[in-house]
Amino acid sequence: MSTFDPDPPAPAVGGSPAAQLVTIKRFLADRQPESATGDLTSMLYDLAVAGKLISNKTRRAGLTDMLGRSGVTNVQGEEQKSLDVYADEVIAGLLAQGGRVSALVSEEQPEVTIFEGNGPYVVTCDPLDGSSNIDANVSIGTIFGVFKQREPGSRPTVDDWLRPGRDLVAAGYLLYSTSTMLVYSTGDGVHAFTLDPEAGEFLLTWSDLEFPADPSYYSFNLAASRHWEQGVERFVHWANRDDTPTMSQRYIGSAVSDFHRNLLHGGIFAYPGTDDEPAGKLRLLYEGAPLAYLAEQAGGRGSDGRTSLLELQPADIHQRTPVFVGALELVERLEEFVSEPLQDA
Ligand code: P6P
Repeated sequence: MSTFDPDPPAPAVGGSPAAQLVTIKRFLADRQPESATGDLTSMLYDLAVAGKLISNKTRRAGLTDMLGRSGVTNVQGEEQKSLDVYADEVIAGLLAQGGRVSALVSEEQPEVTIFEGNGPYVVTCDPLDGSSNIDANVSIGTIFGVFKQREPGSRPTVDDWLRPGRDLVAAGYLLYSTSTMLVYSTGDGVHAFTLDPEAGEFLLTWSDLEFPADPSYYSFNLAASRHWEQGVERFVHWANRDDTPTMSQRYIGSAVSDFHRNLLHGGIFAYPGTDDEPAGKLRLLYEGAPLAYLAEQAGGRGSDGRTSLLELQPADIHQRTPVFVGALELVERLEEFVSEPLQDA
């Protein structure tokens, strides 16, 4: 069965090589509103630097692992760190030094980290999502969300981070793959940058990305389908019907990679709840909500199957949620199937 797999969008910048050199620093500065203090821009740039450092480490993970397997300690006398821990430390360290962030919610930390200096922003992040794929050299990512403190300059409270995604002022991800990309939005569209490893710069690749009209993929782990609620299974059956637009089933097992491919080519990524884990596996604050924010900025939607992920009020920083995120018409179609009355098996 041939599947429609459109070329990715044309690069945002064309023409002469000089026109290609739009660094993220220049793009952030050009796009920030006149009234901006520059704090958000500066903090996003800190996350870009973290991405460069994590990219460098992930690119060498296999080599380091080999050293680790021989029991050799590296030249600095350091014990081989797991990449999850490394990514978490790099992000926390850069945000702490940057002075724009007052609190950090990280998948790798049981509690919120409060920074001195009371910067005006709160960050939620999954420092390295999909790290179980590293030994198979499968792409992985960092996901982040950004809230503005309710009372900037004051000591942050739980009300500054335990809040719905609708309050996000920015979100994005880094994708460590054949190339390293940074994709973010501050509410004025979704923009993608590619790291030039020689220059050490993130250069603009696409600005104002939107889900294509004709979706090409649905990303569901079909091996778990017998544990899903009926509506989700009905969606997958619909996706396979002859009278449904042709789509391929692609599931990488790395949410950032699945989301990114579906953003460029059109599609939906899902991690449904199951009968023994109704809330599913992914976390709301630092996976579901940031991806849903980006999806909405790109003309799509993120849902738990019934409600926008951006409307959900988390009760706990590590709260899980079912996630269906991607092209609007696919997510809405999924919600329709989920809302239908149960049918006898
Ligand atoms: P499963 C990676 O561990 C992750 O959190 C997501 O990136 C990915 O989509 C999902 O889990 C894969 O989980 O159960 O299909 O292996």
